[in-house]
Amino acid sequence: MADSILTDCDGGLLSITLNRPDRLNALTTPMLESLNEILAAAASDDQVRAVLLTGAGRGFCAGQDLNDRSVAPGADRPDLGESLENRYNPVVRAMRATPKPVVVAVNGVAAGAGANLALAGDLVYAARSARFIQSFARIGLIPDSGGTYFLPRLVGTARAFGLALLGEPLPAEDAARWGLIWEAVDDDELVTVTTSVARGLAAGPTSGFARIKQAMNASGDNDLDAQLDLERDLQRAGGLSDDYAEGVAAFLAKRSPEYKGR
Ligand code: T3D
Repeated sequence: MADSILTDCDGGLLSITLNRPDRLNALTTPMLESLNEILAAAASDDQVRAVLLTGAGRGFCAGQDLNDRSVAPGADRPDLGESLENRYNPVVRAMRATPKPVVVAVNGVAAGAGANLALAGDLVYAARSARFIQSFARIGLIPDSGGTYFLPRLVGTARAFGLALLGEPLPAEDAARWGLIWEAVDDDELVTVTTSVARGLAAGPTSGFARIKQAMNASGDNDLDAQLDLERDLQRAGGLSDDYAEGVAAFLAKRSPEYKGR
């Protein structure tokens, strides 16, 4: 199963590729366990300064592998709560909490949990031919992997309901227009664009990016006063960082900054 997730770390950029193209990268228990291990290791590895997540083949990810959810009549039914608690939710939490920017390159269809794992990224690009499908309702489930959290916040309640109840494909360009993702790009540009962006982030002020994530993550639950207090505290830390000193020095010297990530 090791091959069902590919990783490559180069120049501070950890690339993760979901790799079951014949199943549109539908997720199995070993894949999710492996993804959790990779994300946990990346979070504490100073050599990793940005993460790029994509899929192999024509799909990004078709969500849970439904072959593993087939039950004979009368047999015990699967405990999906256990699956979310131990495998899906930790992936979403890890993507949101990791102190490194996570770029997602949605190379093709993203359905079910596959769609919502994509939305857990910080900067989501999609190939113009890709589509996002909240396919859960079609099989009697709710949008999981953060779907009921991210969707209303990203596109508003009306559109979130439409996506969740109807389960219809949302083309990448509409996803970008709605604010579900950052940008739709031509299919043959996706790898070049996302690799370039992710490499740029990997060379950036990593601890500053971590503070941006922390502030953005907190804003959904904070009132203005709490958020202003948090900004004060995070900016205080930023002002003490080596990268801030380097950024200011580089600006004044009219040269490119050389960030160390701390
Ligand atoms: O632990 C838990 O169970 C809880 C968590 C639940 C979270 C979830 O993700 S539940 C939702 C699971 N996902 C889906 O319901 C999506 C199912 N897939 C589809 O609806 C369609 O495949 C797509 C719309 C994504 C793509 O359609 P299309 O026509 O482009 O491709 P296809 O022909 O349907 O799929 C290609 C192959 O991949 C096909 O196999 P075959 O016929 O060539 O042998 C298909 O069966 C397989 N495949 C696609 N999705 C899955 C899958 N196999 C297993 N599980 C899948 N989810």
